[in-house]
Amino acid sequence: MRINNFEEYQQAYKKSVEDPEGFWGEIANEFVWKKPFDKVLEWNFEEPNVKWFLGGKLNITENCLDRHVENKPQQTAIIWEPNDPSDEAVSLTYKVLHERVCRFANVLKKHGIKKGDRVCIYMPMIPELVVSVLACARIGAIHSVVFGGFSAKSISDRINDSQCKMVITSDGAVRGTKSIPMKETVDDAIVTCPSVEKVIVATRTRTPVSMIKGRDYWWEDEIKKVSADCPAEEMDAEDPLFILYTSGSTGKPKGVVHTCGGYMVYTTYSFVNAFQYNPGEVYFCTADIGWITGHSYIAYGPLAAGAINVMFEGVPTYPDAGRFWDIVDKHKVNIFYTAPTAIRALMGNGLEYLEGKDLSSLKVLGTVGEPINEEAWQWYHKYIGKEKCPIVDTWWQTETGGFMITPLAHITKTKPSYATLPLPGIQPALMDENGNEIEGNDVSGNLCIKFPWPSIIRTTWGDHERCKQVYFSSYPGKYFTGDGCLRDEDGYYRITGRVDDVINVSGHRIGTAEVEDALNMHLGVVESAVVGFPHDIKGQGIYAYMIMDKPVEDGEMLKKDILATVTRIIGPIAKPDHILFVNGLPKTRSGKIMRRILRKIAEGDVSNLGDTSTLLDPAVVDEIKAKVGLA
Ligand code: 7RM
Repeated sequence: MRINNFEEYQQAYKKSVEDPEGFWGEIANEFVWKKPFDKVLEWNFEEPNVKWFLGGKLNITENCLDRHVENKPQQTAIIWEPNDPSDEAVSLTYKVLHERVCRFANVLKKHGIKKGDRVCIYMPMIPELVVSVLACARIGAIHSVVFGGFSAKSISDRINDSQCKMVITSDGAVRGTKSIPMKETVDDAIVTCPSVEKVIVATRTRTPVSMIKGRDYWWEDEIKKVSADCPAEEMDAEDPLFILYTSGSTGKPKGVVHTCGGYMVYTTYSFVNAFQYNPGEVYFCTADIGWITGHSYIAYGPLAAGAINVMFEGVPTYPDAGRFWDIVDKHKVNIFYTAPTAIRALMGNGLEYLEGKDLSSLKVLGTVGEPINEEAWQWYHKYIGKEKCPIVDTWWQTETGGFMITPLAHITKTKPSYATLPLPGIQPALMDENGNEIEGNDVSGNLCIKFPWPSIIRTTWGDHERCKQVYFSSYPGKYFTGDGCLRDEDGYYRITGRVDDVINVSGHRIGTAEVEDALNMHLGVVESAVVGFPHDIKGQGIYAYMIMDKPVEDGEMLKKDILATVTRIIGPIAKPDHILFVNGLPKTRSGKIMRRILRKIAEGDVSNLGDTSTLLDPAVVDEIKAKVGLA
């Protein structure tokens, strides 16, 4: 599975296109299967219907745990670095992690969880989170991890969409100087969730929480009552492994479904190759397991590859902006993977936070989540990588399950702001506005993928039609990513950002429609329109234009109230950076909001608003321009 030089990359790529089944079949055979697969691939992008490794039976946790326990039981699987640097880091060997997973899997079983049941996990970055995820996988329960920053309402929407029977949470969480309630938020959420029968609560903060008899159980008590022996459930390659909700341009977040076999093969393959992971190296991904990056490149990929995985509970700026570098120094991290927003934030704090930090263990740097600007790339390369570590700019999505376009560390020549070349098995296509593929180099268009790869989204939970609509109908026969992209004269790819109504705030996807729905729930709001605008640290910020039912008197107070509503409905990550009260919104004669114009105004650039001939009432634009002083 390991590619060792550029020539091997080219050969692998060629084979993956000419003989995809042979290519992936060989790689898949390097894993532990309970029963070998009979057929590698069956697919069409019309329904869509994609199946990998048909007839194969496996359990992903045997690949992430048992096989390493056999070969190297004493190797560290996870180094947990707590929020407070004066608390001790915790190391879990593969043997210990295996035992904890099996024990907790038995707790799940004891509380009635069976194969195929959905379990919601709402937890901070503590070892119990990884244990919960793997324990679900051990018994074939489908986990739905909800990021700890989401509100009670967001949790209950997700729980209800997939009818979770259980929630796993913690009493509280600590992030930086903040103490955050978790169980309390779950309590608020499940008032409206009749499917939830049990709640398991891990202890982290030992803050008081309400425990309901017959429903709520302490993790630490329950694990004492069960054995540490839990045989792995036999799963079909195409049985769902997890659901992860992600925002799109319309409606509520959708539950992206990934399945056991293909996801395992692809996350492992991509992890080993993009980062050129060697046994014994220490890998540190700063993402939260609440996002796909944490699923694929903390929980599953690295563990399946037998890696040493640093898991960090805290934030990059606590106790100061040197925390990541302290962790790199302390645990002698070899591969460091973070988001451009974090790099920009730390860059802004100055170089003094690098003083005295030994970063010489670093060999590879990674980035993900949003386009990385040239300035951040150069800073990362020079000051963190000391000009000797390649920057692996990994472009991928919740729906793709794993890296799609990325350099291979030390193999692919990198280029600032470019994700460079597709991994073997990935066939990108750039599309023009007429739906035709654009051939050749030095071109740009909308990014599609022409052929399935093992960890492609299988469906959106409970609504296959939506999966088809969103991803497979814009360009018939192709998977549409929602991203714009250019291919330069060398055939290198550069992702330019979303072309739909999704805003990327600090690498987090937020749908404009979702934020608008939350804003519209606030008392007195008639209508709102949300757009993204360039933000120095976050990449994009959220700009909201709002029409109120009466003239606004105390604008500042009202804005605070509105932000409180957004926090309540979605979570703090969706709070607009700017709110502008307006009397009208620019609409076409058919009633569509012309977001393009609102984006320009939010950007502070009205020199060229483009074609405004379809505007119903041009005076509306003049009013907004005057309000922001751009007239
Ligand atoms: C992994 C993840 C996906 C969206 C995607 C892009 C953007 C992600 C990069 C990137 C430029 C990158 N999943 N994106 N990685 N843009 N360069 N290396 O982020 O589902 O949360 O977001 O993020 O727009 O469509 S995600």
